[in-house]
Amino acid sequence: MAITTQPSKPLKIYDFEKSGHAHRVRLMASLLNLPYASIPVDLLAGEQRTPAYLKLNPFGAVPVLDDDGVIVWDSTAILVYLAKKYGNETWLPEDPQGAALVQRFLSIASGEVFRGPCAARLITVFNAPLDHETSKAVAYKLFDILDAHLDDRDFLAADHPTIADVACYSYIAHAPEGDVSLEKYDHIRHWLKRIEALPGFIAMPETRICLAT
Ligand SMILES: N[C@@H](CCC(=O)N[C@@H](CS)C(=O)NCC(=O)O)C(=O)O
Repeated sequence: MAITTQPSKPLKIYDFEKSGHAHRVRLMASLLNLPYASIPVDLLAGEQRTPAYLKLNPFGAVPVLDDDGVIVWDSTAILVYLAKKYGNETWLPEDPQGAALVQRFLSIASGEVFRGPCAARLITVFNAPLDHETSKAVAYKLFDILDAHLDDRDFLAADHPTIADVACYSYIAHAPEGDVSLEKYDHIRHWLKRIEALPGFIAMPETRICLAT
């Protein structure tokens, strides 16, 4: 997976260490061997709602990418940007069917992954006022489908890793922190290991600490 270009200056990633959305972006930058500086945004102190931060992302969320003045927000949009600008076609295929397969999993990352394992972890780690049983049900339905999907393939959207895998990895790997078990999902666990074996892989720190009330 050769790199076509490198940024003229290190990328800036507005970041929160325990956010899986932010981890996706750090992971992609690292897999592409791109230099980046992580700029911590203290979500627990409300820094994401300051006027200065809202100028970067009007939704007041991490991650935001600043590539020498080019501002991109939304984690899956940032993955598309990085793949197109600094990756090669293997990370985001150009052909209609290949692109559609990747897009399907970017949508799943922003949909079922967000409402399932991500929401369950928001409840157990950050005391988010969401319904745990509902998020666990979404997570297990998603995992039933993904496990069957991965029965005869190594990666989600192609025969090699794409941004689909990067987008879905972080919250699925950390699902147990939200009390969602991966135990019966052998194919998913093997897929996670394959991502973790990629050159440049970086992990998201594990946590079970309740940080907010
Ligand atoms: N669709 C956005 C969602 C990002 C998101 O939800 N970020 C959370 C952290 S995991 C956040 O910054 N929340 C701030 C808040 O809720 O005030 C993306 O993919 O980047």
